[in-house]
Amino acid sequence: MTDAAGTTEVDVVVVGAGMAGLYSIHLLRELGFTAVALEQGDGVGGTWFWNRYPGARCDVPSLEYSFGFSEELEQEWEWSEVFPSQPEIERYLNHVADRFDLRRDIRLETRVTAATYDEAQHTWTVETEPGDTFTGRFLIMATGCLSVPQIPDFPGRDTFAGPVVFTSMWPRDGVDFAGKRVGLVGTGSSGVQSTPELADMAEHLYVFQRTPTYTWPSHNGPLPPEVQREAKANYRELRAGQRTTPGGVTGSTGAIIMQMAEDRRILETTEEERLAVLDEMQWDATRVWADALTDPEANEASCELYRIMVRRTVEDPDVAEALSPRGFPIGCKRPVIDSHYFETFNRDDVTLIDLRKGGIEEIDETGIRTAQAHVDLDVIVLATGFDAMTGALTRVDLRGRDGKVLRDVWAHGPRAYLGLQVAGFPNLFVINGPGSPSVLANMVVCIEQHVEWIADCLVYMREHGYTEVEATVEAQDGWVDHVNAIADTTMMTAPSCNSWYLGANIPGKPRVFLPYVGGLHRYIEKTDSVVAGGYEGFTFAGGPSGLAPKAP
Ligand code: NA7
Repeated sequence: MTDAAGTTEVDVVVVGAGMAGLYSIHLLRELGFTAVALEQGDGVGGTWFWNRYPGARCDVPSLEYSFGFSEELEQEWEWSEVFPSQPEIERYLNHVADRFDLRRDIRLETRVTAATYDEAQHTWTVETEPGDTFTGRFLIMATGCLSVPQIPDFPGRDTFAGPVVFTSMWPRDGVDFAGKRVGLVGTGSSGVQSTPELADMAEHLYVFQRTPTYTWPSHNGPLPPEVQREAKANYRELRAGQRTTPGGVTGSTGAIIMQMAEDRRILETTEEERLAVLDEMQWDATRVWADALTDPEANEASCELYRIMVRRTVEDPDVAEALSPRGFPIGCKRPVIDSHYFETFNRDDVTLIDLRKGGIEEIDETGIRTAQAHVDLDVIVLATGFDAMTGALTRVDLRGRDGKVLRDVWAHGPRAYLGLQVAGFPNLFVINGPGSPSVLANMVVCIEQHVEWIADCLVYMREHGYTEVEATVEAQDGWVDHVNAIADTTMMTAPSCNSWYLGANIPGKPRVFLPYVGGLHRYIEKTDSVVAGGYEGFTFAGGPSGLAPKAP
């Protein structure tokens, strides 16, 4: 409902129309709430709308990286590959938007700039860039964990004569690389995935690498029809199974991302035995060791196996050495999956620029100048990452109780109860917020679990006439301590680890481990037990007006 002043009033304002936003408005609508999703892009799909660079692919098998809330949807959609590509996921999410008639509750090209909580009315007022205002009892930030690009401050970037494109904001109409000298900066997941594709398209590809990456062959391929049939016949079991695993993936659909034989310990093997495992399992042999998860010495032994594989794959010994990760453990950063990444460096038309021998000094009209040399280029591709997990929340001027701004409250690192709510910010929910499994698990399963938990909470409030819900400081402190304590037992917080999980890729960002590493299954046990205990750690209050009752 929009009033004469142009303010639209709904029960729930959802920010974002990626997977989380789409499912939120669908479920809330089903439950009789009014909701609107505000999306800054001019299409739906979130991550899969923006990251349309060549080679973009999900690292979770398609049959598992899909919604489980509709049996009809599960049965009618056909996936073509074991791991889904960006175009296929984007098509799927557009199909979801159409199939459930979601577009009528989505405002595209509407960037949320500010949101303010009204302590008297128990409502949020949301301001947007086109100037439209929305009010809602609840605000759901479905803004994604990797949605705010990290834009390095290279001097002279604007002087470059050719196009400068970001993998995270890839032009819809693509980029013409034919006959071009292309400079790719960044060798995280986006850089690694795009390297072989850019090499195929460009006249010459220069890969600017600051830190070598641990990446593993994806084993992607066409999805065998019998695997798809089998999954469709057993989808309920598969979905239930996902929620009992740490990563939200059963691995039952023909592709296992991570092999982990819990009884296999690298420090208990001889050199010959390790090499025999390497011969047999190739790259996968570098991450099957249970002791490598927690013991730095065991981890370093796995890293050495990894470097042997790099040397076996990359023909030029100097290039192999430059591509070999050293000095930080396997498992500290997000594992990358690739298709022929290392082999690409055997091509004559691909050059690795090792920035550890001299970093980027500036971009000028004709290319990139490093401390080593000037590289003449026609196109620059930046695959330089994201302000992960908190960036999309701190960029909005979110004002809670007493006018406090979330950005300031989180100045020393984010604090949230279960990653769902922040003390001092009543009626604000975050999907996949800091302190939830999120990026460490299958995002679709995490999203469905969060959306359903929030929707259940809203129904509970409606049934009890509550108009305000807020996490307590004590519960939040307890959860944050727990999240940190578990993270400290893993390689992910090793002093040598500088990952976006720790915010280490953003200059000045506090070094805090952002996701919950205890496993999705344990997290679900916790969130379920919070509800069973009468929403332990949350306080509820009544208000001047209740939510509209469910429509008959
Ligand atoms: P990542 O994984 O954060 O990778 C960013 C890459 O960009 C990484 O290699 C960085 O090197 C490099 N980078 C960043 N800033 C610079 C500067 N100033 N100079 C040179 N190189 C730089 O982002 P992705 O988009 O690849 O992947 C993000 C996630 O998306 C991924 O983990 C999956 O979950 C999906 P560094 O390592 O910091 O030395």
